[in-house]
Amino acid sequence: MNQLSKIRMLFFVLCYMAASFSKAQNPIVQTIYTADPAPLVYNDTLYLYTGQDEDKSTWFTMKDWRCYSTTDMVNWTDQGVPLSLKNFSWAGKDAWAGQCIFRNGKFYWYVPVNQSNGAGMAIGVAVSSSPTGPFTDVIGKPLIHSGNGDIDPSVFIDDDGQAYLYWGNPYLKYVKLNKDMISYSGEIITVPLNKEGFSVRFKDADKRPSAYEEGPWLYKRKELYYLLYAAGGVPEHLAYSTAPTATGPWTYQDTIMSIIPKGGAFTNHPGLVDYKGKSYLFYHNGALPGGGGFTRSVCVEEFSYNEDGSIPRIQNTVNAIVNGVAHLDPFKKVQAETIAWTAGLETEFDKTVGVFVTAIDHGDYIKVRDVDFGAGAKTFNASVASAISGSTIEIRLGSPVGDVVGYLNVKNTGGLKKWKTLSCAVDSVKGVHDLYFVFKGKGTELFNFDWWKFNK
Ligand code: FUB
Repeated sequence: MNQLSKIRMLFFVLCYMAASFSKAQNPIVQTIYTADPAPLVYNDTLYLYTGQDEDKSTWFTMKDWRCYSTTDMVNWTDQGVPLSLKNFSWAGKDAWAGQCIFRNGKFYWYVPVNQSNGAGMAIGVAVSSSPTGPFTDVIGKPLIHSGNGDIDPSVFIDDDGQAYLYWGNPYLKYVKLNKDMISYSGEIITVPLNKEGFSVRFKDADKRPSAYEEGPWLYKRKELYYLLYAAGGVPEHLAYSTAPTATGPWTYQDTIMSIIPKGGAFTNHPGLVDYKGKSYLFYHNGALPGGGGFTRSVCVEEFSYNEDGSIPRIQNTVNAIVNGVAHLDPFKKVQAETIAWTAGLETEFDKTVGVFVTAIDHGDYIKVRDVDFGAGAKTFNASVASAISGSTIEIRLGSPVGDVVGYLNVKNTGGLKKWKTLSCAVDSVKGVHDLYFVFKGKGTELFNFDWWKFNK
C-alpha cells in the first residue's frame, strides 16, 4: 500500500478507533483490499480464500489470490499468496473469484482467469496437498472454456461423492466433475434462468432474463440444495434459490443481503459456511478508506437459519462477531499476522520466515481478541528484525490506550531481515483479554515482526 493509502488508512482507523476498542470486526482484512470470499472448513480451521484488489484500481485489476485462516472467527492469520496468475502459464490477467475444496488428501482451487491468447475468461484448477499451498496448475490448460462468461466457479461434492462445478455470468452453467477433480464427464449444462428459478430483474430487464448475475455458491443442508448468487442488475444484492437436487429444478427464494448503501461496492459475492456450530455468510463491500467498486474488502456476518430452513435477511455490519468460537492460546507461538484489527500495517512474505508484519510506524497497533492468559503470564517473547534501535512494543490490554503490562525494547538486530527473538517481563496477566501491541519509535519502518509468545 502506498503512502497516501496509508495516510487514508490511518485516518479511517482513527475514526473507527472507538469502535475498534470494543468489537469492530468488519472488514476482516485491513492490510490490503480483498474480494470474492470463499470459505472452507478443514479439520479445526476455517480457511478463507479471496482475491486481491490492487490499490487505486479502476478495474478488477487482480493478480493474486490470498488465503486467511481462523480458529475463533475473530482473529485472522494472513497465509499470504498461495496462488497467483503466474501459476497458470496460459493466464494473461484477471485473477477473479474462485473456490477451494478438499478431496482425498488434496485441495483443489478453481479460479477464472483471462487467457493470454485473447480467447477470454476460462476456468483453471490448481492443486495442493496443503490448504495454504503452494498450488500447482496440474493440467497446464483451462479446465473449462465454454463461452464468453466463464467466471466465478463454485464447487460442491454431494453425499454420493458426485462433484459439481457451477459458474457463469451472464449465463449459469454446471458440469459433473470426475473423481480426480481435474476433469469432467458429460455435457456442460446451461441452467434455464427463468422467473420461477431466479426471479426477475428490475434494472436492465430487457438485457437479461432473470435476477441471476454471477458468483454462484452451491451447498446442501438437510436434504435441500441452496444456490446463493449475486443478483441485480448492478449494484448487486445477494439472493438465493433452492432445489431438491444439485442440478435443480431451482425455485427462487429471496434476497439475503440488500444492496449495501454505505461503504458499498457495486458487486457483491456470497460464500456461506457452518463452523463450530454456527453459520456464517461472507461477502464484500467497499468499507476501507479508498474503498469502492474496484477496491473491495471481505466481511462476515453470523446468522441463524429460520425454522423452515430459509435464510433470513442479513445486514452488513461493522461489529459482526460479538462472540468468537474459541479463545486464543498465547502460550503457543502465534504468528504476528494473526490480527483482529490493525492500524496502518502491511504484511510481506519471506522464504525464511513466511508471512510477517511490516511497515510498522510509530503509533500503529495490532489487536488480538479473546486471548486466554489462564492463571498468568510472566514473560513475553517476540521474533523481530530491525535496522534501528530505540523502538518499543507496548503490550496493552483492552484498548490501544489500555493498561500496559509490559514493554519490549526492540534494538537493532542488524537489518530488517535479521531476525532475533527478544524477551521482556510482563505483569501477571490472568484470564481472557483483548491484547494490543502498540508500536512506538522514531518515525516509520521501525522493525518487522514475525511471531510472539507468552511464557507462564
Ligand atoms: O472480482 C472480480 C469479479 O467481481 C468477480 O469474478 C465477480 O464475482 C465480482 O465480484
